[in-house]
Amino acid sequence: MKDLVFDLIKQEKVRQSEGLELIPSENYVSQAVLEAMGSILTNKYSEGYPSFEGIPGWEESQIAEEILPNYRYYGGQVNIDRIERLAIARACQLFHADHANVQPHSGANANEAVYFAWCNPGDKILAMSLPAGGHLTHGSPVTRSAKIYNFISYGVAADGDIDYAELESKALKEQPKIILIGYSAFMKIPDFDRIAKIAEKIPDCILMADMAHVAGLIAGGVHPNPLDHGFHVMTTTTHKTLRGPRGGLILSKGHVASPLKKPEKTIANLPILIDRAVFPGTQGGPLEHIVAAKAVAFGEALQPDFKDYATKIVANAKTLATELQKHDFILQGGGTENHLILINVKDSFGFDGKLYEIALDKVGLTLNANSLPTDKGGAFRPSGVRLGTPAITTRGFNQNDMKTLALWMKKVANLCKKAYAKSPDSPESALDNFSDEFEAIHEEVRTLALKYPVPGI
Ligand code: DSN
Repeated sequence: MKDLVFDLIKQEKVRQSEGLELIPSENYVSQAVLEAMGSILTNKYSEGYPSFEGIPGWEESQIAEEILPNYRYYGGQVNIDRIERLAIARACQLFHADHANVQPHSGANANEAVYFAWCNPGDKILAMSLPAGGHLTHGSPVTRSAKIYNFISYGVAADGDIDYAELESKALKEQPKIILIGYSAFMKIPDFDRIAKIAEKIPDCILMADMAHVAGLIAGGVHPNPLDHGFHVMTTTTHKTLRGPRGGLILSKGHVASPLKKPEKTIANLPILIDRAVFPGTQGGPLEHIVAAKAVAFGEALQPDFKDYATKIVANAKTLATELQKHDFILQGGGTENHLILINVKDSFGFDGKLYEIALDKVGLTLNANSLPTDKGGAFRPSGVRLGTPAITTRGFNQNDMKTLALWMKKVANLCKKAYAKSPDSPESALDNFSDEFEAIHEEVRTLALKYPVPGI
């Protein structure tokens, strides 16, 4: 008997094909990545790590052929070791790292492991605040790490860029153990050199970049790589612009050696400290089907056409931003330098971001309501929406299509305005008065979307 789940997966395939994914942290993976994720590697336990001993330069062919000693706690690792070594070697090549830990189950786990590797309870970590565009795992009081470590936050200036003066003065005053640059709603390119200079003045402070959103842009060479600019550690998810399976990754500079030896806390030892912090520090068995899919995705990102993809993501985002501005949308930071756009819906049209998110869903355009740095609306009724171009660029959408997209978004904004004027207390239900208008736009979205198939469907 077929499980009901498969019917629901079928329905999700229709939703993904007929609609457009504009959430900037989402993407469509390749058939090859899907196949690795759905493989029999899920059957295997493999706590511990493969060894790199005896592999000069970590050449791929040698990694794939040789059976080496390992640091595993279960037998039967002959293939798993070679797959994980490939994932590690490709990640290091892609991001110019000395070491990669490919086992974190998510970006949150990756961040937690780095804090655990370098800090003691109560140590200070300086990171961007959540309202300014930072991430939940960078010290939001509701998280476990915020109860263990002492997070201090910096924000953004009026122009939407990092408030470097605030960052510097807080860093010098608080002497944090980690300065963390990372975000999930920030449209500028950080000045990594400037931040590295600040950190030089603070003893035992490491520089950590959470590049989950822009990792694919870094891999594609259209965004600076913090590891090339004095940063010691970079964490990322593997499923956003990087277009791999859902998961996490930690990259670092430093000396690579057996994770079995208990290392001293030095910057050179970061790779070993991180390995021990992931396993056994914060995780058990790695998901080797996901590790395999990461290896496949890193292999894809190493191909020359990935540079083209990354270039197009940014070009599409910039064009979309310009087109939206032509239609009276006010954008946080005045536009974008990456893949991400944050619209100030409240100031643009008078209603909030949640109403706009709900209305756009009705026409098959998926994005998320998002707080603005100065927001008073709270997490459930924020004033903005966040969107981005990684997924639609994967499908092949071009700069011309961005004009069409901006026009649909303006039409939906106009309908929201009418619904809000009709019923300011419950504008969501007033949207139902315009079902025909929504369906007409939805039909246009569906027609264009179906011209650009979703990989793997
Ligand atoms: N949830 C991710 C995002 O959408 O940015 C971050 O973890």
